[in-house]
Amino acid sequence: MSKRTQVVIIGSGPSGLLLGQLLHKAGIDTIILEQKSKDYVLGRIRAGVLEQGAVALIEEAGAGERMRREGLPHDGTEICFGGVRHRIDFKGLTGKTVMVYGQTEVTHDLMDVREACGAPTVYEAEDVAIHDIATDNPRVTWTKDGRREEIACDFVAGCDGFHGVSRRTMPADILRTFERVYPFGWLGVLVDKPPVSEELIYVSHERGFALCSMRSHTRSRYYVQCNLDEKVEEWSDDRFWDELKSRLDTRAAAELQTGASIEKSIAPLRSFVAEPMRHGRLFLAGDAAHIVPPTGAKGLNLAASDVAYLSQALIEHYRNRSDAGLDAYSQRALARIWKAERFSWWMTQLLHNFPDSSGFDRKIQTAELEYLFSSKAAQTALAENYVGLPY
Ligand code: FAS
Ligand code: PHB
Repeated sequence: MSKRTQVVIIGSGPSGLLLGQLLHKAGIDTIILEQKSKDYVLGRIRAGVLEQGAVALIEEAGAGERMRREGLPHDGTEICFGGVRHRIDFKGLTGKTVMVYGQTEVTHDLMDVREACGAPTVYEAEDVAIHDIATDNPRVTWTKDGRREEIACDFVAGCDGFHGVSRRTMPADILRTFERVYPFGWLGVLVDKPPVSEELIYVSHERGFALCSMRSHTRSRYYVQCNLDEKVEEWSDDRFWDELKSRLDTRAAAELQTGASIEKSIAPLRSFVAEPMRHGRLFLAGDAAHIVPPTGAKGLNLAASDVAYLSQALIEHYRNRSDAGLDAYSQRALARIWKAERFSWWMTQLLHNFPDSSGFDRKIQTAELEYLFSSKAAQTALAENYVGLPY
């Protein structure tokens, strides 16, 4: 194993893999250190909707061929309230669309192109630790098959998600965090049945939020809002389908094709931002720096814009010997992150049942939805955030 590289990337999720490919294409050497196995990473069911900016980056990384073939372009979405579905016309209102293509597939495609170009990834790298980030000679250590390894580098990209080691390496007196934890979770089910509708359906219902999504014309993804203390074992498939149907409009409930779940999990919802996203030679990207509730389908897409900014800055450092991009990275990324945090928080407030909400809160929620359905300006505001604000 080489004892030196230019950029060490921690984490083989979408952030790390996308950054690795964009740097590789610019001739910059990287190594990715991933704590889990490749199969474990590919086994996680996560995001489903890509903004055009993320699609363009995946194409630029040379991993867009299957996405172009199998991805589903969507011109709009529906919001169901009071048993009535209202369509938000992304294309008509913004001229833009989104691409429905699962994060698992994005990850798989990026892993394939990385392996094809021979760039190194160490899976099951244990005890990754980052050293000397405040100097010009950072290094990273880890354990693999019981052996301690070390590599020197110019920069470390912390792409290791919310529970990773990178954010924890930032000096506590420098790091500021902002957080809101929501009093409910999402119970998600993956099923090999055709989707109930051509487009996604976001549901606001007195029993709780629900979402009808998909991965292809034959594989669907459904969610229902659930209490934080619920266990996935308490939810049989039948109980899940009955609960979902009780929240859908009459037509969707009648047309829903149910079946045996091939994945079932509960995800907590939180809004979280860590500032700054850089200290010395360490740069945070993706979930390592921020989390959004999935209501606005922003998580994966924010990881993409972080990686766009960071890859441009690193390429500028090596190609033009300029650190202007690196010095501006945190502020530039945070400007877009906070707008997506706002939108994701707003969509979550709009569509979920909050256990402690007052009668006034529920009246405001109803007024917000009725205003949305009656105002082209309000629908345009939702649409321009959902398809993705400019990079
Ligand atoms: P990831 O968390 O994807 O990847 C980080 C990688 O780093 C992981 O492979 C991890 O194993 C590795 N790692 C962690 N610690 C390490 C260490 N110490 N050493 C080495 N490696 C380490 N977003 C949406 O847009 N829509 C959704 O529906 C949606 N659903 C989600 C459901 C769940 C349960 C979760 C947790 C997230 C969901 N997200 C969703 C957000 C999700 O898609 C993230 O935004 C996306 O995975 C971000 O990618 P990364 O930044 O690469 O982080
Ligand atoms: C998904 O398909 O998993 C999905 C889609 C849109 C969201 C959240 C999740 O807002």
